[in-house]
Order: sequence, then structure tokens, then C-alpha cells
Amino acid sequence: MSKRECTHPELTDYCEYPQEEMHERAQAFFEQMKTRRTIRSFSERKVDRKIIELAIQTAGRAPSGANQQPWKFIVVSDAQVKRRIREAAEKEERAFYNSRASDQWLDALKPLGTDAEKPFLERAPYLIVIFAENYQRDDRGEIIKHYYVRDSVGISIGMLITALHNVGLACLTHTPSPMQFLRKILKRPDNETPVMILVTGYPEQGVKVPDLGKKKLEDISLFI
Ligand code: IYR
Repeated sequence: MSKRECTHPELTDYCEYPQEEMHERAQAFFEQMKTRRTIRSFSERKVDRKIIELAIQTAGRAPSGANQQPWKFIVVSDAQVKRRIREAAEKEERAFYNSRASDQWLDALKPLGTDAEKPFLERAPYLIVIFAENYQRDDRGEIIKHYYVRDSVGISIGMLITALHNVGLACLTHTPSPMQFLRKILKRPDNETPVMILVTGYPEQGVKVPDLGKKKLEDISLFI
């Protein structure tokens, strides 16, 4: 068998539920996910590393183009590295809020109440920095292109956010722009592009969240 082929054993761990249980599970999961909120104030409370490992393993089960799994999760808990990330991010964010962002963009951000200060980058116990692997190299150093990289990484991040919420952890999808500094600080290779910092931990006590609301089913879907 060539390296590129693989066996196709029968699917045995598929689980079908009786209709009633299916409805209950769908409703219960919706209720659970309805309580997911992005927060911007984190407690310094520690989180067991094993929980983060399992959440990342869950994210690693995401489908991906040609099963190339083009993601890398760099988990930062070291205080010094977190400080360097905060300093670099705030430098970019100051430029963003003071001049780089258009008025329309700043207007769109107003309801969120964000600004260039990012204390959560030091306070939260974990910064999960997600990189997209644009390609890999084979044993002879030849480039192997990856397909649907952004899509695959996006799906994986969605599963990570869901897994974190499932264990009662909060997170913030933080995207300082540009964020090439992450590659430098974390010493990542050329084939990796930073996508996001998922700030992860417990919410600060009494944290406030904007009253934003979500679109209704009929606004986000069409059954034909
Ligand atoms: N990166 C900036 C701005 C920002 C942009 C979007 I789009 C958001 O949804 C939130 C913030 C910041 O983190 O403040």
C-alpha cells in the first residue's frame, strides 16, 4: 500500500438517538450554548492544564481539508511571555484605535466598549494562540500545500470555544491587527500564520457584558 492510501474500517462508534432523546439533546445543547458569552475581564484564577489539553484535543477532532489538520495551538501561561504579548498587542491596538481604524469600524465597535488597553492578556491564566499551518515539508524538504486552511482552522477554533464553554471556562477571541509579532515572540516557523489569541480562564467576579442580542432563526436561515 502506498503512503497516501489508508484502510477504511467500518464506522462503529456512530451513535443514533431515539427521536425524543434527539429533541431533548438538541434543546439542552442550545440552552447550554445560549449562555456562552465573550468576556473581556478575566480573573487570575488558575485552571488545570489537563482541562486545556482536553479542549485542544477536542478542537483537534475538527474536520479539515484533506485531513491535513493545519492548526497549531500554542498555550501560553508564562507571565513574562504574556507580558511581551500584551505589550506588543497594545502597541498595535493603540495605532488601530488612534489612526488605523476607519470611523465606520470604530462606530461598529462602540457597543462592545473596547479600547487599546488589554490587561486580560496578562491576567487570564492561558492565552491559546492559534496558528494556521499553510503548508508542511516532506522528508526531502519539498513543500506540501495545505487546502482550505482558514476554513479548517475556523471550524477547529469553534469546537475549542464550545469545549471550553462546556467545562465552564470563558474565552475571548482576540485578534490584534496585524499580529505577526506573535510569530516572533513565540518563535514559530515560516509556514505558520497567527490567526487568533483565545484568551481563556474564569470571568472576573461581577464582570459586565454588553446587551447585544443575537439574530433570530428566520434571519440567519432559509429552509427551501
Ligand atoms: N482588535 C481590536 C479591535 C476589535 C475588532 C473587532 I472586528 C472586534 O470584534 C473587537 C475588537 C481589539 O481587540 O480591541
